[in-house]
Amino acid sequence: MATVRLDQKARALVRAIPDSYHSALANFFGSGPKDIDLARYQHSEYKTALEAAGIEVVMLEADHNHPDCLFVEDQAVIIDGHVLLPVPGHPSRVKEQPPIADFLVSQMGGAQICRMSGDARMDGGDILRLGDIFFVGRSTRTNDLGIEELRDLLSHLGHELRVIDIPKHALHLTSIASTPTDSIILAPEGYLPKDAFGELPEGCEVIWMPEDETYGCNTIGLPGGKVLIAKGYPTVNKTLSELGLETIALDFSEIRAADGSLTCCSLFY
Ligand code: CIR
Repeated sequence: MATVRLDQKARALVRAIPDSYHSALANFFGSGPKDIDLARYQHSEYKTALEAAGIEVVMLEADHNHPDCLFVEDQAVIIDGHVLLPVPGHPSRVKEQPPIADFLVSQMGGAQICRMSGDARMDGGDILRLGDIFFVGRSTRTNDLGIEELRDLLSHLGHELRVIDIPKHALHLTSIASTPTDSIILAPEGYLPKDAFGELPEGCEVIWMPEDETYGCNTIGLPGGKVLIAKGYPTVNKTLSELGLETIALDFSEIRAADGSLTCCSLFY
């Protein structure tokens, strides 16, 4: 998940892969998962990698009626201990949310919980945080009404929001960009204009990756200079390593097959 700073990453929620995973939505990176056992193995390696980096991870049970339920990032937006429960942008994913919301309410005592309503739509995967600046993708999943609800929460918290139009050939903002540290945005050539993120604070930069490493631009920065990356993206690996980060590469092929990236599979709370 991409809405917390590095120092806010201590506990993460993940959700098990359902028996129905072969029916997950797949229109961008993938053409549909084929091997659920392999997907489960890759998902367990992901959980192990988070734990090895010192994160306390809780795994929610799968919901076999919802093939996309492992992609918990889309179901809640957690910012500085506040939770926005969006109305997910794809109708088939709306009912994944209640157990995730119940879990967060039970764990985050005193958190302010806001629920999106009406025609507002948003997937958490459209939100990216760089320090105290937030970016939101206007996409097939996230509409202007959803963006205004997010803006209300962020202005209450004193944070800035910048809107980025997501091209039709991408699912979410986090499908094509991530913040491996609190001062770097990684994004691929060929999707966004070079000024898409606007002027950044001193010391922050966008690092552009080759278009054929688009999937690799989704990373998870972790405390202690570690960063989870997808296996098979050499420029991403080299770039982050040269910045002094310790990259941990995970084979995510069967998650990618359902358009899922590393950040999609966890919520830091
Ligand atoms: C979907 O289309 O909703 C899922 N198959 C993939 C969701 C990926 N989530 C994300 O990028 N945050």
